[in-house]
Amino acid sequence: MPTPLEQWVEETARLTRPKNIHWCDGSEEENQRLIEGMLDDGTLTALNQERYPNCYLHRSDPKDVARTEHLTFVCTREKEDAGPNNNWMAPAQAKEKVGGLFQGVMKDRTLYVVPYIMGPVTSPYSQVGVEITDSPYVAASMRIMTRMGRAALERLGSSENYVQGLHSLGDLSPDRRFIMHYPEDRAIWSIGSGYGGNALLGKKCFALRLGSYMAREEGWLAEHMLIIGIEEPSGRTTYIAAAFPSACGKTNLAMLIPPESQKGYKVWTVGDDIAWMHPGPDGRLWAINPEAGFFGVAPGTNSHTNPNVMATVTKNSIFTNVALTPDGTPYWEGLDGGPPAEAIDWQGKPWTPRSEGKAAHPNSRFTTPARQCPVMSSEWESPQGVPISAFLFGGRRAGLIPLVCQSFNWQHGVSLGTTMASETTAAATGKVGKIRRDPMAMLPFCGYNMGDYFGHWLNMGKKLADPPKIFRVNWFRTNQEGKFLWPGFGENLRALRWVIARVHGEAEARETEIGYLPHTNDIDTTGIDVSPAVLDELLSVDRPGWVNAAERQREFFQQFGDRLPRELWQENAALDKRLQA
Ligand code: OXD
Ligand code: MN
Repeated sequence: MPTPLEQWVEETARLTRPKNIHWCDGSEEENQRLIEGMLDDGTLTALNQERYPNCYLHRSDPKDVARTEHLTFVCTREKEDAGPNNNWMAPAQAKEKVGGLFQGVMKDRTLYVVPYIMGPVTSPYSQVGVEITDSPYVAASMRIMTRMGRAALERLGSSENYVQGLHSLGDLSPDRRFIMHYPEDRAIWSIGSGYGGNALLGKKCFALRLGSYMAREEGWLAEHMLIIGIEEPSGRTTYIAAAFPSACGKTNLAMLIPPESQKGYKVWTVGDDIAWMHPGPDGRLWAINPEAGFFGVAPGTNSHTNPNVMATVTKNSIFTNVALTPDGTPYWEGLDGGPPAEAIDWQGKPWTPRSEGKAAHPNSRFTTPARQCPVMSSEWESPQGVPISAFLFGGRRAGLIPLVCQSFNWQHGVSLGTTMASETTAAATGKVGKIRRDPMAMLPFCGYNMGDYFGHWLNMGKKLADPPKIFRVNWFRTNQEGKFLWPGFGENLRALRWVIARVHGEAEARETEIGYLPHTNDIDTTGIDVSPAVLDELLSVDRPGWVNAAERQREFFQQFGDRLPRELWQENAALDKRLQA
């Protein structure tokens, strides 16, 4: 009797007509064979194997370099269930339209069956997915980003309890590109793109879009959050989960190195992009990182902004759309040492510092194993996860949002998350630098109606005896000349120290219209170039700005109609009232 998985593989092969079928076991030999095949056909270029052992460069199609949100759909039976935050197509229509594109698409290609686990192998919170793909780049990348191969098949056994992901490169044309989610069937269909966020189906598609849907049904949270443990000189470690939109520095914050002046502090990485969090028997929220690797943004990464990730990517990593130096090493804008005299750019063309375009694509990436990171927490694969004491909601905002601010309570904290906005980045196609609303940094990733999602957040707070405290942060405030007011990076620990002290009831705060703010002397500025006046500005409440923001919140909330929880209208009215007082 074939297992449900074997049956699905057979069915898919009948639809897509591959030349071969290969079941991935995740072994080193298999990986080397995949890589050799890709070196032979030009999908990969070997980097300098002495300096970057087992590292490779992949150049994607130039029109396939970021997530394509306008081609991403949530296909629930009822349109309302996908909500105004998602593109929607009826499941039957989606299956007909996209099913047509899958017909015979793997002719002359190998069909890879990629079984994987999201989460530590033995965690009760982990889940199995299987991706069928015709891209060996996807198979090799899934081996870095997830627990891929035999362990997943063993965990699945003959069960049908897995997320089905069908992926094909198709012809890579954006005209025939679709990323379809069927949350009611726990299935994903993606065609026409090899880009990580569209093609490595365990990440955004499963761990966030389907994950968020499952989390609501089952009473947990799947969030676009990094997870860190901050160890103080006393030895106490406090775990924090933080939501920032794509390309706003989550990977850097996840691996923060305390500056010289912050002696005795250590930051331990649990995850850099996604958190799955379940209520524990102690009434706290426990988080696992469902991923096994980092899919980080290369430009701007260097030994000042993130020395730990620089150490991580020196072996067993795949770089995508970075430039190549004559020494066979990767280069991107902002890398230590400045630009090389000459290089090959991300599209494979000769480049010099005088060339017009960038050497690396602004959304060029690395895929690298988490276990290689020098500051991985000893708890990062703990089956029960780590207990979260604080949530941070952040974003890239030149004005308005203070350096750090604590919510009055859970409900107010949820409202701070729902009213997040940030400047757009190169992680998705479209204009860069435009302010857009991005509640909980989940706008592109919430697999159902966000009105219901906000309601789920409010409910979770009611269920937890000891919920995380909620904070809003902003490292990106600028002055009139556009210069950053706060040094950022490692120095962000100074703001996090206040967060930790608040969590443990060890710091004062002043109550303002927008929440609890630190007194200026609660933030240690010794040794950094932040004057008392600048710190004042970073911790001030821009009243007219907030009156306007409250108005913008109402416009935003309106679109969710009666799916928007009334508690959020109450919070909006209360903010208005405090500002008018
Ligand atoms: C990512 C993203 O790749 O958020 O993590 O786009
Ligand atoms: Mn992300």
